[in-house]
Amino acid sequence: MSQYYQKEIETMPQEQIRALQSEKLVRQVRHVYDHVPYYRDLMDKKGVKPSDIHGIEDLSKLPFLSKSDLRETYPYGMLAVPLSDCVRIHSTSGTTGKRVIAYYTQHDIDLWEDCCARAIVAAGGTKEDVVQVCYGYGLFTGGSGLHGGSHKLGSLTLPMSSGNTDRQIQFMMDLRSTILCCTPSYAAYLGESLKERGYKPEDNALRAGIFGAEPWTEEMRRDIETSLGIKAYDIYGLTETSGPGVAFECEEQHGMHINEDHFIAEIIDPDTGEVLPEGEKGELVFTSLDKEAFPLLRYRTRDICVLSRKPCSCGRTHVRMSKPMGRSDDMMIIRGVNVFPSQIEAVLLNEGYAPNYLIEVDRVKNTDTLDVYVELAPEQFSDTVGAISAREKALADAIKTMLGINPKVHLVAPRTIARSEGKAVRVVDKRKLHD
Ligand code: DLL
Repeated sequence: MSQYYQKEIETMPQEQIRALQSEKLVRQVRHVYDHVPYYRDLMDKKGVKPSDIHGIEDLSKLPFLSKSDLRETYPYGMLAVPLSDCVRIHSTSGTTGKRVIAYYTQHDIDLWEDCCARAIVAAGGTKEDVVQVCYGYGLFTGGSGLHGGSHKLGSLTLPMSSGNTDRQIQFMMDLRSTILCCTPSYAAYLGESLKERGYKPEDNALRAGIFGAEPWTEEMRRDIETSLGIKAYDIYGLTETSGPGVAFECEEQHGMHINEDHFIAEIIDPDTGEVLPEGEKGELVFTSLDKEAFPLLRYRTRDICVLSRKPCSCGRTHVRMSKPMGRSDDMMIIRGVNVFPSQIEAVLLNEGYAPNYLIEVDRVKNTDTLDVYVELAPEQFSDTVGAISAREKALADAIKTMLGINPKVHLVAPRTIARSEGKAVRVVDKRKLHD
């Protein structure tokens, strides 16, 4: 039997959701137009007024926002309420440019935490659970978001933050944590660390994990589920739309339900901006319907995925998004071929390697090169040199079959590739350094 945190909303018939979204959209467009001069200018340039927006059928009349708009308006330009009404900020990591700062009123925090509570309940969580939150706390939204959701549910919340793996394991074992929240790469590392310390999967009390903030494959899911002895759930979100909990998996695990009472999701062609029909792959765009302080309309996430409105047997009616394959800007073009790191990850795990790898792309004499460094498990490391090069060749062939281009595979000693406590860095594109 499915459990819900806010059953009436989560199982609301789709027509009713549409009506609710329409009503909220009209109000939100007016709010933004009146309080965010930057977006008002964009609307004026497009010749659209709040009075032109009568419901979601008019959504495509509105201009898009992208990360560059948020950078341009840094730090206060997108704020739609007086600063004195805000109670918190969070911020992106700023690895690809200036940081984006997101602002929250108390109302915004409440709704965000509700979304995270929905995600925890969908993963089977109740107030009886011991929720170990090892997403980073601080400017990153992961820690605070899941922490807030767990509090709303009344679960015992362990605010561990990321890192200090010895302490994570000690608390996990001594306090009998039942739900683990962290990035999938850190979950894999915790699984590996438990094994190294002699624990078997059944020794811990964990039942479920809520993992997100970075792309991860089904192969990675199976690896984590086996090493920790849990069921692993996906959770999605981004700082610009409040943080984790925009979408989450239910027990069916056929995509993540998007909290449609708070967000309208669209899929567009990333090149033309054209809205694509349900089922087509494209860039995910969000309009936040309830956020007061930082209410982005038609925000382009750069995440590539597919939406599905097929009924879900969990009873939730909200649209589902597929796992994002990675951001459109994570996609590498290597010798003219589109390559996502997740494709390489899927091959490695299928071939029996652990998810410890690094992809290096370079350009030598005008030709792109693809080097994949993969760690051997300790028992594989004792193989002869001949056996290792045979393994390298087999893995290179498997990657070639998947991508259509030849990589150079380097099998390296156990523990030589850095582990991640937050979002893993899997790709080094040296071409960017030369260009
Ligand atoms: O990563 C928020 C979050 C925290 C989500 C904890 C889930 C759990 P940002 O740092 O702003 O926010 O990064 C957002 O991360 O646009 C996606 O590209 C990626 N991402 C987030 N969740 C997933 C996921 C947080 N489940 C960016 N699968 C997004 C794949 C994800 N990619």
